Amino acid sequence: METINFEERFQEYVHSEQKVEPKHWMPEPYRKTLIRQISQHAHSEVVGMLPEANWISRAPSLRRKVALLAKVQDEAGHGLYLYSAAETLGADRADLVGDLLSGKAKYSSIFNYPTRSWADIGAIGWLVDGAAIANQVMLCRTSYGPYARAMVRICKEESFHQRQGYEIMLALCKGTKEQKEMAQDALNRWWWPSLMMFGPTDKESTNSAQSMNWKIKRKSNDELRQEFIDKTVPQAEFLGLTIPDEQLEWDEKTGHYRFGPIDWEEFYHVLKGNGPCNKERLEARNKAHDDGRWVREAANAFAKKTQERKGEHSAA
Ligand code: FAQ
Repeated sequence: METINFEERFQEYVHSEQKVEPKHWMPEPYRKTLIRQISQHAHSEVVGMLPEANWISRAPSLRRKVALLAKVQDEAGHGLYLYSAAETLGADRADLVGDLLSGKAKYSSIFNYPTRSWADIGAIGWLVDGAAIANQVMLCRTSYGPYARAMVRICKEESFHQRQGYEIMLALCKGTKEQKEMAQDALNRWWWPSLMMFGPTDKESTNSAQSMNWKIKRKSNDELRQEFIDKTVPQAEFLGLTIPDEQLEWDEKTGHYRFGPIDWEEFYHVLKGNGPCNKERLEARNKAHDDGRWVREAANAFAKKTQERKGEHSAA
């Protein structure tokens, strides 16, 4: 009798570019990898609201306030789609959120940096959303169906976010000398942390090889980082700003920019919880969770009551 090798079948299936759906058989490590990546991604969206929310009440005009408010709400929505995608893999949302609140789960290093001026809101939209799009466009083709479909919508919204950020930078760069200096200062502070968003180098990336083989990731961390740099340098030139990297140089032969060394010590320092705002971010999330307890309790009580009423009706 022929024995079926499920792992081999699965591998052939993803390599034939078909999507894996929640009820399909999948190797346990594939499921675990996805829960890890999708939940970290969801946490990043949720924590990612904090640095920008800090500027909603101080936005310089009503138009800027409305756009920023909409952007921050979008990030909350992204977090919710992503937690739902993780639930399709059998994860419990309360456990995932619990791991974020206790500090056990990771979220993107970038959100542990402070937003010191209005120009930081421009820099986040331009660079952080720009880096997020570079990474997430490839995820629209990831092998797990619910994650890929969530990413299509998320990328459309991120693209609006990137433009609103760039437009803020453009206005500042066309403004007074002080405004342009603010924009340059924001670029100086956000450039290197944005490059770190793509994760460690391919050599140091522990998950990449397996994730690429399962077609969860379609491009490596270094490939995506390079794409981002190649796309962003001309945008900085258009703004009249200088990328804070003395070794940045166009390489005619490769058709890519060469860039200076990334401070990986800083990256791992932030990952270990010691970045400038790690403590503050977790405190803010825990406070929001505690403050929202009554809403969860009320929603549960309402759901229970509705269920009981339905039971009474069907018994009558
Ligand atoms: N920060 O082996 P790899 C956004 C961890 S969303 C913290 O390369 P992998 C929208 C990694 O988890 C931004 N941790 O790992 C927005 C792993 O740890 P583990 C988030 C990082 O998974 C904009 C270890 O290092 N985007 O910005 C980071 O194959 C504006 C080894 O790394 C996503 O999550 C980091 N930067 O590749 C919101 C996209 N990099 O779990 C508000 C989906 C790596 O083994 C405002 N995620 N680590 O202990 C991915 O594409 C991948 O997970 C990578 C990492 C590329 C982030």
